[in-house]
Amino acid sequence: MKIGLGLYRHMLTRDFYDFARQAGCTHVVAHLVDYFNQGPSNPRNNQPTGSKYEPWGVAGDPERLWAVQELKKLRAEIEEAGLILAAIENLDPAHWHDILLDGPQRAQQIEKVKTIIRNMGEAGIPVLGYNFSLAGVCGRVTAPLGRGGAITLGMDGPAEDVPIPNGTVWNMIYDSNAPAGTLPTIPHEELWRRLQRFLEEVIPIAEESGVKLAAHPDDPPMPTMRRQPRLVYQPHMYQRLIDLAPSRSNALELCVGTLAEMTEGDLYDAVNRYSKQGKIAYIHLRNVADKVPHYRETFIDEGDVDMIRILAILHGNGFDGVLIPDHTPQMNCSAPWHAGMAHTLGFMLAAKAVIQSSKSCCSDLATAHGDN
Ligand SMILES: [Mn+2]
Repeated sequence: MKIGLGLYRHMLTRDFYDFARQAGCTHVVAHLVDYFNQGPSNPRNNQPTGSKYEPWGVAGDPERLWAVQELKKLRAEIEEAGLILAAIENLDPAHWHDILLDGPQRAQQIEKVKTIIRNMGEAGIPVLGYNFSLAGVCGRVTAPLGRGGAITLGMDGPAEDVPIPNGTVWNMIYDSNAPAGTLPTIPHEELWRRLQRFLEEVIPIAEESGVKLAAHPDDPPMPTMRRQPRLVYQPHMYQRLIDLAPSRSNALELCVGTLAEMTEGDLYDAVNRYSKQGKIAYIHLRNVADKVPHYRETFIDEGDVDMIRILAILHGNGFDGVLIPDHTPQMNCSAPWHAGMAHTLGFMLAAKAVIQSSKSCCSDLATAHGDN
């Protein structure tokens, strides 16, 4: 397994690459969507937060696709700093809102996504993370509820009260001039139908291009948020997504924190099941306390998840992909994001060393609770 760092768009600079190297990373996952654009409730020194009913920010330019030159330049800059670009994480709502919404521009946007995938293939970037969600990462609250009073995120109950306004999807505004009104509620099966059409159209292009699509589960994993269904909100639903499109290019961006927030199933069984199938493209590592609709994100070394056990299961199943820290609580200092990431990466490096240092130790750790 390899250790990487996820960098938001404004962090795609030499300073942040050097920070990643200094903290022990070999890989980078890059976000090209600027979640923080014009988002008053979304400070840039944290993960994208928004507020319970306020979006992250304004989506990008619908006509400006990520071009081969731009992607090659990004890859070259990251390699120049001694790192490997493992993935691009997330599509811009500006490029695929009508794929999610089944809107009038759907056909053109499918072509845009195909172009982006082809461009990534040409630039030698092997994975595109995505999150097929209408409400997106939303409905959370920020409060000083972490260890030592750290500012952290979580849920204080369901977020159904306020429906999604027109012109917003995936918790970003893609049309500031949309007519007043809100999105009509759709059934859960309709969301699956939209995903299936999407995969049927883009997976062949991904295969041709040597790119894997990697699906993030719904965070927070509620059956519905803001009166819209969520796609993958229990661990077993990932299997449905895998089975929809049997292909090497149909893969998972497995988020341990999100799986831990789910109310059914067993986290360790899920990690075992999906890593055994070789379906995990890369991993988000995060710890949490409790489950939806009342949970909070914690530091990596506390919370409900036994991280050593997770890494031992992955190692036992031969997972050789990249793990990145997901989010961490804010640490009280002048660089809260850096401090949280450095703390998490230090833990991950130590855990990896423990697991790789002894075969018997690893199998004990993974099988102690009945896994294998
Ligand atoms: Mn995640």
